Amino acid sequence: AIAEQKTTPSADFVVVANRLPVDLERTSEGGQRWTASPGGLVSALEPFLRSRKGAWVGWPGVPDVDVDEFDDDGLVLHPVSLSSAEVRDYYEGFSNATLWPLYHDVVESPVFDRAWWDSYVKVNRRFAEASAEVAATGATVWIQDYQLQLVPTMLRELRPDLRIGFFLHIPFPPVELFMQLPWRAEIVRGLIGADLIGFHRPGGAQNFLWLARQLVGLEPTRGAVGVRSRPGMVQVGDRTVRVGAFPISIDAAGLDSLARTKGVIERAKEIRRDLGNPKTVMLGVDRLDYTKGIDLRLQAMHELLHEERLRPEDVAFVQLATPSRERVEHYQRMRGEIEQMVGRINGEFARVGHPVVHYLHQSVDRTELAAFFSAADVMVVTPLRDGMNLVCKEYVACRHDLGGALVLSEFAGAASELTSAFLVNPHDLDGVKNALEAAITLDPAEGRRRMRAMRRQVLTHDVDRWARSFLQALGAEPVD
Ligand code: GDG
Repeated sequence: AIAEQKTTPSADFVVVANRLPVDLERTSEGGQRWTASPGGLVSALEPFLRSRKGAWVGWPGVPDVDVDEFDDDGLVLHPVSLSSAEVRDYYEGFSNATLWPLYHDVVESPVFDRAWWDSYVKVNRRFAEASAEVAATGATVWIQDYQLQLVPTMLRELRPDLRIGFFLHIPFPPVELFMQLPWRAEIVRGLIGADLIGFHRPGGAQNFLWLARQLVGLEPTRGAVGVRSRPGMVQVGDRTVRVGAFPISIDAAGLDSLARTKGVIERAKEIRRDLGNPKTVMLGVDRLDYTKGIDLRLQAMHELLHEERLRPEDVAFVQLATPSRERVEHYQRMRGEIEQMVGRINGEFARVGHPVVHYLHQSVDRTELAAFFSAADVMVVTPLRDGMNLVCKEYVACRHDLGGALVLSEFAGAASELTSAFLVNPHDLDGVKNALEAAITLDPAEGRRRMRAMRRQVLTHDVDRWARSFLQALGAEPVD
């Protein structure tokens, strides 16, 4: 395959992800332009990418376009094209209607479709070939997430000289659930081509090691995997594959400074004013996804209002639900249900000009988001399962005033770091209601104590530390 390469492989550090860090957009005049889609991953890896000869391999976000590799301010962007059928089968199908629900504790039923699997294999091979094309001899390649689990082994076969890392951003499921997958052994074999396989939590690493033994007949180490240290190990021929836990985080210092700017502070006041200066502003910020438990927090609110434990005039609940995966059927159904619940709560408890739930199916910019975080007395994060959840860490990073309270699901990866939150089992509706009530009536001194503890954790364990600890374990970065 490398015989066909179009460009000279030249990058010393390559990130491979489903999406490029920029999106191609079609303009209304029929042209196209690139827009930045800066996420945590981009800002975390930027220093590494820019200080070396870095490249990013990914899909530009629009089907059926062929774009040449280009240079974006010293970073090589290498687009991988997908046809409309591949977007349907590999992306919306296998990635988002098979793997996503399967890896999130089957909270929706995963669909097992053989044509989707075939497309997943084919597209993974294309990503592997593209990566082989751009990586220089001996380069480090870091593959991201569940859409690309076959790339490590495919790439190793093409380029045994490379140092290959893989990180999974979503939970790695309990083995009993993973075993449902008709292509379970293929996935494990696909990942094992990496030198380091990273998960958010030690449990995910341990599940993977068990499967490597059961499904592929390998003999992994049996000791407990630690956070950032003591990875598990498994011998594959003459290679030692490491399997570890690396909890991801955010650009905490950046968000902390943003939240201290006059613009954000003023805007936060304005938001509270626009909401009618209620006693308590509550906030949810999520991609509109069935794993996030938006429905059950609305249900909890509804019951609290109904039981008169909460007075409608005292509270405004803002739910910011960013549009997501709108062509996948699970998502269409869930959106309808959530919007119906918002309508029901406001129908019963709003007064003219004063809705109780303010539902925004929109995305806002980072500054506006920081203002929402700063304005909220109670942040409600109740996923049924979440690999990490960055939103709760962002809320904490914005609260330099030590104000606010966090209600957080035990089933988010972040729960093991943010132990001073009001932790809830999202399946226990009474428990969620009690936690919301406790957060609403929190004594300010106690609230400051909790927030200070959470800020210490988030500000010291930021995304830069995450990237460095992963790359050090991969041997791609000197240990400090
Ligand atoms: C996956 C895993 C894991 C949301 N709405 C707006 C907006 N956002 C930003 C948030 C946050 C990000 O999107 C969402 O990250 P999460 O971690 O909460 O959730 P997923 O998208 O499901 O991410 C997750 C993560 O990968 C990283 O490994 O933590 O568990 O599921 O940064 O702030 N940002 C802006 N406007 C919005 O309207 N600007």
